[in-house]
Amino acid sequence: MKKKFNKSKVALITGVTGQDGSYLAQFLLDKGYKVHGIKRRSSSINTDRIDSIYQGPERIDRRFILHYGDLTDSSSLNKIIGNVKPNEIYNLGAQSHVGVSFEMPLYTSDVNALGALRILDSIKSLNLTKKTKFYQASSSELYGKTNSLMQSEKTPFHPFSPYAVSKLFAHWITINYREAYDLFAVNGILFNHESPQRGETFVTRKITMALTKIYLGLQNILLIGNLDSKRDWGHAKDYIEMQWLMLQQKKPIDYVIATGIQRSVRDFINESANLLGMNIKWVGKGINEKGIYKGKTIIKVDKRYYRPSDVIYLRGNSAKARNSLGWFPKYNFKQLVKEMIDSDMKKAQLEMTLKRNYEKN
Ligand code: NAP
Ligand code: F7E
Repeated sequence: MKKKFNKSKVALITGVTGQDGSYLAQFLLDKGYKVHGIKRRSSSINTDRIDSIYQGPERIDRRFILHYGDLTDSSSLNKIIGNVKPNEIYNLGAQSHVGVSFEMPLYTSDVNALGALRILDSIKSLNLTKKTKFYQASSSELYGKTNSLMQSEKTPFHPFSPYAVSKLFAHWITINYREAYDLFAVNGILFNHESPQRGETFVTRKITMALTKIYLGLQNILLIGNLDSKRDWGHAKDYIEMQWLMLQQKKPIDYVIATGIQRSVRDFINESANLLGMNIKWVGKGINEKGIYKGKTIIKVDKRYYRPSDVIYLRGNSAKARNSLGWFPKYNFKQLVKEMIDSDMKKAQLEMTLKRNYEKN
């Protein structure tokens, strides 16, 4: 049955091909929005996460429309925003990898910091400040080298990477446009959130992909960085709902979104391994630490994955969002890890079948 199409709501998502963008696009379509997404040009296909939407009825109904654009390119942004005149813009596009930001600090700043400003300024120049609401994907990385045991909206920021510094600019320029031009613009300070759609080089996905492949004999070893780093990991599906909710409020207010529960990278590996029935024995310390399974080293610390300055402790206090917006995460840590392991196991099994068929022929 066709869903009712709410003609009055038009959303524009930057980063629509990413983890959050793909979930948010489906979420908004389910709410009856018309959704425009910005994708950047790449030589290989980068739309895997949204192909199922793009090939579905939403595209035929013209409810899901993609535009080529780039956060480094004001002209593309002005043209798209001017044509679409959205009610809501979700700025999720970013060079979002903290480790990579040390290798590409200028590019990261251009996309993340100036990209947010380019959109805000486009809204202002096009006289859309009364029509268009703006959501900025702010980050717990702003707390960085924190002394606080639980970080809330009141905790001072100490960004600890070029990524975090670029996001700090985006955070404050969003507040500045809100205060200077009365724009409905908010920051969602989101703690780490993961899913089967998580990028493959973030630590959680790297772990679930590697362990499922090791289990099936498709990979021998997982090389990893700082095992003691601690994060507050939630599920992306719970978090994208909040991005939308923040734009439905009477007043533009910034919120922290987090589970309040903290685990280490080692905990994430142990939970994943337990689900696979693999009992890992840890030996050694620091750079010499190893994970042994059935007498074989299957996990090894590799200092190539260490960062020049690493955020080692994050745990969010989202009491304000819980009290004002009535938000509680639906997924817990175990459910999150299980969903990721199950999904990567299916992919690994498919890879194994293809490999066997290839070897037979
Ligand atoms: P992601 O999977 O890495 O997606 C990033 C998106 O940005 C992709 O669609 C990517 O396009 C696009 N992009 C990159 N450079 C671009 C450019 N120059 N112009 C236009 N688009 C560009 O990130 P995510 O996990 O969904 O996170 C969404 C946002 O929330 C990001 O801004 C991230 O920094 C922020 N954030 C994430 C978390 C988290 O735990 N996931 C927590 C706090 C904040 P391609 O597909 O072509 O690469
Ligand atoms: O690292 C450590 C690493 O890359 C988590 C982004 O979405 O969340 C994400 O940033 C921790 C770090 O995520 C490896 O040193 C160990 O301490 O998965 P990550 P992140 O840096 O927390 C925030 C909230 C964002 O805003 C970002 O956009 O794990 N770690 N070994 C490793 N990390 C990676 N990537 N790879 C390793 O092998």
